[in-house]
Amino acid sequence: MSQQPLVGVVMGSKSDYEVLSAAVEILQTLGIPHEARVLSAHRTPDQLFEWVEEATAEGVRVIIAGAGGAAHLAGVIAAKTLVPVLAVPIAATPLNGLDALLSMVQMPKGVPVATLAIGKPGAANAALFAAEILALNDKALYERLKAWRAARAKEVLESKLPE
Ligand code: RP5
Repeated sequence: MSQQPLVGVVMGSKSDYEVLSAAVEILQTLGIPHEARVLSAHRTPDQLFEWVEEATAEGVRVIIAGAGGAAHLAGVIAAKTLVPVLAVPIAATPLNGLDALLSMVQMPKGVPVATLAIGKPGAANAALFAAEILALNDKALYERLKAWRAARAKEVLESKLPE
């Protein structure tokens, strides 16, 4: 998107994009300017910190962070900013995302991250949660979000089961 990003989507590895794309799709659907980056807390810590500082200074208001394994990406980002950080645990090891979930959800008191479900449902919900935060001060986005929710309800009500 060419507009100034309001949401930053960060992932620890390119391999995480398969999951985080579910967040990007929702942000696109709702017309929320965003930026997606691959930055790792343990492989590129300096560049991660630089990005957090620049992105938040330039207007990013919510950060979605997805990572697998000993997932510290969200917590490390939260340590560097007061912008809300939404964490998406990714199944990247034989522990199927439980490792990342526990790592993200068990942030010590004082530096919060809001942790969503493991995998694509969590990624999609992170984008919706980001939209809800931004919609508090954006009436047009609030209306788009309301219409999106209503469309999902309509889908359910119009479901046809096999005879
Ligand atoms: C984590 O390790 C990443 O977030 C990813 O989920 C996992 C595996 O990364 P790659 O080895 O595929 O780059 O840091």
